[in-house]
Amino acid sequence: VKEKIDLSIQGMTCASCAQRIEKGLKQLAGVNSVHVNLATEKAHVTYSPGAIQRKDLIAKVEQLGYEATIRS
Ligand code: 9UX
Repeated sequence: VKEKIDLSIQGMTCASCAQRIEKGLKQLAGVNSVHVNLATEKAHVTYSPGAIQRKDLIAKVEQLGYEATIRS
């Protein structure tokens, strides 16, 4: 089973920020794909809810030094 989530990300100020978040999220077990858009300040993630929860995605973004909130 795969779920999709859109996050609003605050705190990205350069393209490397977006790459850091993509790489960080992709490292998590249960994350299938990640696309971070610097211009729109959004991240789209597909994940397996049996393996990882939404709060874990947010915690990872915050651990990297950014703020994340769920859009949908
Ligand atoms: Mo760019 Mo972002 O120098 O954490 S990587 S500001």
